[in-house]
Amino acid sequence: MKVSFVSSPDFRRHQNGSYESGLYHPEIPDRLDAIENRLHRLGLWDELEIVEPMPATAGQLGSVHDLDYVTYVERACEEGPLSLDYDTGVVRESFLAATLAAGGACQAVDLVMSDAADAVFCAVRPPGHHAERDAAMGFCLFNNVAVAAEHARRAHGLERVAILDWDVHHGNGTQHTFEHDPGVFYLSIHQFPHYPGTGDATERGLGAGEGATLNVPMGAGTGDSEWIAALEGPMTRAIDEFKPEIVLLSAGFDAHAEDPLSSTLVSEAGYRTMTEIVVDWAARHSNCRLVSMLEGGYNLNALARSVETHVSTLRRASGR
Ligand code: Q9C
Ligand code: ZN
Repeated sequence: MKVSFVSSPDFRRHQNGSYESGLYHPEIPDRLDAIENRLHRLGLWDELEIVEPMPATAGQLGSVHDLDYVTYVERACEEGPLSLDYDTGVVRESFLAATLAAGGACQAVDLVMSDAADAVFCAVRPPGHHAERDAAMGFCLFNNVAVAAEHARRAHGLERVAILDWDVHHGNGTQHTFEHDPGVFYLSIHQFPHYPGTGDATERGLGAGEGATLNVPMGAGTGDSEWIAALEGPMTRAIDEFKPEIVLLSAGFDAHAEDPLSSTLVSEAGYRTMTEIVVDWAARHSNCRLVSMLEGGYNLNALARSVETHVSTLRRASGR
């Protein structure tokens, strides 16, 4: 498949505060260097179309967030270093990075909609899936995948958007954005119970959105076989019924066995198979349109190996 890769040096300029406390924060600029250095070293970088992101517009951000919240984040960054949440900090450059992350996700949608690419991986930070309409949370400022989903509908007229979230944490912000909405199917597999506490299997959507949320909670100690079975079984059945016109992926790699923030045991081989399953969904329903964006993943080595596996699997996939 033709694979594009959204990358920017400006994503490195976001930091979760000043480090004055001396505490180690896991969501660091080195994450992107680890990923991209590995792709260069293995020669994969040259097989990808590298895309420089543009910032999301106020209209794009405002489709998911209160504009007062967007302004609040902008001011906080100007005055930073500041903390917006127990574990989410900003510095002056964070607003640029966060708007580029959401904007890059929208461009990725444009690329797959125009057939300029089949799949796009967005190597962004800050991550997005914990961000709520009016609150930063869990290292996230703007909900990149939610903004991309709204962009797919508003700019391209799509009526059925699927978001698979395989980050080890439940995407509370994404679920809450769309839980009343039958046009965006949110599917999440995550360690449970775990941060942020949401994502019980009983949460299945509300009102007109009932049935358009699917949570598959996984216990500590689960790994490749359980995670693959969840994707192959209940999640594939739900996707085959919903028939998305585009598949968006909140691709965190923090369910990896070596990740410091989880107790699950997924391996690179697991991420390979999970990627193949999602490619198959996109091939069978969505004309191969797949947009994947980085969420978590905090062991630099495991993250780099996992993203390499994910991107090389996208590249090698034939689609259909
Ligand atoms: N306050 C992502 O992977 N840990 N975010 C909280 C108790 C927060 C992870 C610990 C973990 C957030 C994008
Ligand atoms: Zn996570």
